[in-house]
Amino acid sequence: MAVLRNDSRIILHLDYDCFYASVFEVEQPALRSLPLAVQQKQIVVTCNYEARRRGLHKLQLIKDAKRICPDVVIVLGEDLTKFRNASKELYLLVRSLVWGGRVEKLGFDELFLDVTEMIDYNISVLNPNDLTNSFFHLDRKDPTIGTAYDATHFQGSTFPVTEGSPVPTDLSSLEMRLLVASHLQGHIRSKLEHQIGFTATGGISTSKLLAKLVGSVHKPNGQTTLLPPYQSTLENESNVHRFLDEHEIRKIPGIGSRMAQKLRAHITGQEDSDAKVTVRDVRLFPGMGPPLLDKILSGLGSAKGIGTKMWSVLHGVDNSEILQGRDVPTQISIEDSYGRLDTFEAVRRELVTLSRSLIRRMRADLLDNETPPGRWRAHPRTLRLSTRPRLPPGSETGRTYHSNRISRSAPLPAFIFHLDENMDALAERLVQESVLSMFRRLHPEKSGWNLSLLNIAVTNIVESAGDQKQSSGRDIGKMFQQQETVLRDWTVQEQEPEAPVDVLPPDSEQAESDDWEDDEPLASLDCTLCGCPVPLFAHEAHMMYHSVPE
Ligand code: TTP
Ligand code: MG
Repeated sequence: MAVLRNDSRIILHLDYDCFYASVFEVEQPALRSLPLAVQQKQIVVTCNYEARRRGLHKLQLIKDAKRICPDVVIVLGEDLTKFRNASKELYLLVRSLVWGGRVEKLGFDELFLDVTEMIDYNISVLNPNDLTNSFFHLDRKDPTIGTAYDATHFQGSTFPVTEGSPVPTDLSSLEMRLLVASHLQGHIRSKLEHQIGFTATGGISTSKLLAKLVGSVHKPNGQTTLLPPYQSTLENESNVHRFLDEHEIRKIPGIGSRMAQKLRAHITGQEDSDAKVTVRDVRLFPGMGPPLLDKILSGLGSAKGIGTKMWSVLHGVDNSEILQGRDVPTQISIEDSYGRLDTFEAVRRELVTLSRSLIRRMRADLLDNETPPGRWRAHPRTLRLSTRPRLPPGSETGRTYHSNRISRSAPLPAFIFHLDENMDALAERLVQESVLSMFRRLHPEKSGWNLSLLNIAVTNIVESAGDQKQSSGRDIGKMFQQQETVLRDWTVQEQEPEAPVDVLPPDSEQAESDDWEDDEPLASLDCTLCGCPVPLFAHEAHMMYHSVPE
């Protein structure tokens, strides 16, 4: 069955290198030459490349990092403010360069750019007789704004690697458009580096899926273009297949470990096979196609059209749009985790603390930056309280570990927007008048529970009249529309059976990770959002990373 890929767009992907560590390096350039690790609770959430050269890696226990590299410099990264600010500054710079602001933010440190219009314009003004001295126009109205480039070469690396390949004679060919795009990507990366101080790794192709995957080929501080042909012919296999086919299926965004396991079992004929199964193995397996994929993947949930979606992904087809960022987050969420929280008074105290942080964040993120008294740019409509009851010892399996949150939602009381009241008083009132009754509905028993986490969030944020309405760029679930569906449909949402719950998007702000001390097995569990295998002890930190508002 043929799957149609729309190759008319040009999409760039950017991933900042060791992002949190770079934020510290930009503040203190002397750190650049030292092994630097960023700590959240007991975990290295990221480290710079000097530290990686010495054997450190992301999501490692601090104690292991110190053992492996005793002179590692450790900085605390629990307060996300500086990362959020840096991320916003970088995003705004990129958005100012891309026509129509067609930039989608994914978490703190990834961007997708739809630069189709810019490339088509710049192709139309190329002088075929003097490609070496081309000029990339960054502004259609002012022909002096832009940058000189040599349109006879790709900037950066390509897949497959080519040496001195002749410039395409057809200037409107996909190859030429990608070549011009590689220079735009180079220009944007150089701006990020020289204007703000961050290096990034880039991918250039025709979809988010392909741009992201090909971008990871030359990391850090590199960029890679996926060269045509993108369609196979009788004589030539497409480069999309050549590139994608070699990937282990688990490496493809959207293919989680349970799907990968089912596919592996079918291809090898063995349950629990850990053999390396590639995209090619699945794609070319006898009888393979959407109906067989539907059959293989059935039983994991009730996903509609999963076979067709998987078939598309295996062919590198991702026609999802770039979702432009909104200027306000879709939700604001604050949480903390606890070793032991089992008295009502302790819960009340923590709820007041969390509510205070929530109100502070609302004021920081949702108020106009103008001088006081300010104006609310957006109003959340819903208040949500979530808890995670600690299960009795022995009953906690790896998979329930992160997903047994329960929650209650209620309308957000209007007094929270009063700017003339101080935040402490507002927090007390919020807890007294709203949060405690939600808590009692979640935990009707007076005692006997023991909570490992509390989370308070405002959701359903509506921008005030007059503000620009755009779709959310922050929602990780929109990463790749097809794959979002894949992910969501296969996400295991295990809840307490009797819980009157909403299904929760994982989110956090003040995530702690003390659970690693509870003799948890040091296994990994796939993140239900991005599919990355994350060690159990690092799940809280990982979810914190997904909780990032713009
Ligand atoms: P990544 O892009 O995964 O990592 P990175 O930018 O540090 O390194 P790389 O050069 O490999 O791209 O994540 C971006 C930031 O998010 C990272 O700097 C730290 C943070 N983070 C967490 O807080 N928890 C996590 O589980 C992960 C994966 C990242
Ligand atoms: Mg990164």
